Amino acid sequence: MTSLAALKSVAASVSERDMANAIRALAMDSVQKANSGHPGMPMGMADVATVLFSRFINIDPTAPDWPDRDRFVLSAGHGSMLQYALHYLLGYEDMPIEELQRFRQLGSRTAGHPEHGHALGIETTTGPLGQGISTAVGMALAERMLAARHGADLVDHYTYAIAGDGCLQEGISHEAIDLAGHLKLSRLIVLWDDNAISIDGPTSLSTSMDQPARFKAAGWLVQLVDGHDMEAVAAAIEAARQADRPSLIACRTVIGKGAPNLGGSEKTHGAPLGNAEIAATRQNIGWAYAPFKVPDDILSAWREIAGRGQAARRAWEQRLAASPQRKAFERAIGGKLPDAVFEALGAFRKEHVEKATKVATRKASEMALAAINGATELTVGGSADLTHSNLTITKDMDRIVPGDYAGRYVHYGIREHGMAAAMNGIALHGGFIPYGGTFLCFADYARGAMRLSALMSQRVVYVMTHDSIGLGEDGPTHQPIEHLAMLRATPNLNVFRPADIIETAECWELALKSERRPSVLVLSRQNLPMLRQAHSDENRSSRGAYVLREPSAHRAVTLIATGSEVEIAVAAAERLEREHGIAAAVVSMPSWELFEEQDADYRKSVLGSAPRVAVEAAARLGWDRWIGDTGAFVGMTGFGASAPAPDLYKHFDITPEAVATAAMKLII
Ligand SMILES: Cc1ncc(C[n+]2csc(CCOP(=O)(O)OP(=O)(O)O)c2C)c(N)n1
Ligand SMILES: [Mg+2]
Repeated sequence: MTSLAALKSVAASVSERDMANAIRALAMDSVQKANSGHPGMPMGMADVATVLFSRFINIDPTAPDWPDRDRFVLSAGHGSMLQYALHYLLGYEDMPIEELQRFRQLGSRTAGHPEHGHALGIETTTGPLGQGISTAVGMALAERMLAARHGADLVDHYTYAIAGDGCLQEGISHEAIDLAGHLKLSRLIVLWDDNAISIDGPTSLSTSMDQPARFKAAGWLVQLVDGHDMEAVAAAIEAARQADRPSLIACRTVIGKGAPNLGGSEKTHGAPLGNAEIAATRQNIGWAYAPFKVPDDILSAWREIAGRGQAARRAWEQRLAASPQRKAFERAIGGKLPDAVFEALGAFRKEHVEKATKVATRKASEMALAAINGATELTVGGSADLTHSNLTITKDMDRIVPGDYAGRYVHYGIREHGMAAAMNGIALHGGFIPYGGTFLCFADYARGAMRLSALMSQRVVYVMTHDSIGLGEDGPTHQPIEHLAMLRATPNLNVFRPADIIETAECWELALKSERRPSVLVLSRQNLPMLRQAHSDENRSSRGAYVLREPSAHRAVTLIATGSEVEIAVAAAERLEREHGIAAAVVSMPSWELFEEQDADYRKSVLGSAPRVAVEAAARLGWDRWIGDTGAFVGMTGFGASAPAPDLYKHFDITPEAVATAAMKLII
């Protein structure tokens, strides 16, 4: 063990046990004061976390975003007090003791679960179990990809995640560990809080899973240790760091360790221990200090750890300064797209207005991506096993394969949720802009992680094709109905449903420029005509909606549509004018969110004061906002069916005739 002893940087007078007890005390005191929270997990994992931080992790609280830092993910996010205690002890400037005293209160940095962006050093938002470990997979992948591009001198770090029984029970963990094992993400180390307790009681109530066997089957190195034996934990982490594949360290722990009466019980999972048990715990662990008081020698032992990270950071900065890779590395980490991308998209739009290119918007997306990927290396594509349906791969995109991360296309496998979480991890890690495809209907499967993309303001682009009954024969299992409403209801998410090749390129541009917001590109399987009259330098989709077709006379009706139904609205408008002399304007509305952000005058000029008919081959929910009390909606009222797309549009009465009839009913 001499090498491990050499790694120790703590003052000899303070034991790691004392350092761990500081976490225990802070966790139980904060939860008690808040009268809410989860003391059991931080107390149970205090020893593991202490070893991890005191001997291994390289982070610098004075430079929390230093690119080559190790990443720490608290996947068992309910144990947030573990993270906050660590941050206080390590000396993050935004985590003074007062923040721990305001645990879970409005406006504090110590939110119920760790939230990225809420306090320094929180690498990802956790709490929805399973997300952290799956996001960590993306981080570990991004690390390898960045290292392949810029070398080990600049990129050489680990991703450590603490996961509980809950994280491992969640289905997403299966997707994530399979992907990580397959890709041999050797810099990923998961520490499992193997306490065999969850909320309802012992995990034996609901699982007989042999977790070590499961991880082994997915290609992981698995080690089993007593999570309170610090030397054993350290040896396991050291071995994991040397492994050629991802590692699971099953740390057998006692939940609420230290609490003499409640330790080992689910009662410590999510409730304060109570004053009597806290006093007994202080006695039991020999912690004679007042609530929220950490003695100076123990605090300085913790602060020394930060010193080690700071030294590592400084050495890295010198390597960066001297590196021929410096500019390229800084460009990647900065995430700023070159102007060439937007120039290429501008030229693309001009070309295809002139050619009046008629393609499915999924195809248009592929064509736009060819222009984008040709002009930047930042984008990393992928699909959940639907590459040739989503059309997400472009020429010269090499694949990422196990052990070789120089490529820029990820075969995520049939793992929509895992893909979305991994993309969050890639975006959070920095250096890349991830996009990934699946069918829109399976947004449901990816939903948990998509919600976190939005909550964390990450630039993740979801390419979701086969966006309506227009996909045809695959039938109602594959035909999204309620999905647009669900996505549009999600705060801070761009939902783009472009109508043609031009809007598709515009929406791609908007998605890439949305540095603080994820986007969903909702794309058709079927071909759609180019609808623009003329090229404009202006990105017309940027205002969310615009008048695509002005009527020849004063507007009698406004037809509003998105995506594949804009073509139908245009045909309806022509019919209304030709056959009935009714002047109909057509509004294309590729993005509700961006339209909502426009000023009232612009919105009024687009929507007009005439009666409105909306047409979208999806659920009505939400459309009343745009059509008002007196408007009409042409769309779906139930699930779709299996048939060729043109038959389905007729069957469900989403046709120019139906739209024209609805309009006439409003007018007459
Ligand atoms: C997706 C999801 N489902 C349910 C919950 C509610 N929940 C929070 S913690 C927990 C039990 C977790 O058990 P474990 O990971 O073993 O934590 P421990 O009790 O050991 O601290 C549950 C069900 C959640 N946070 N996320
Ligand atoms: Mg547990």
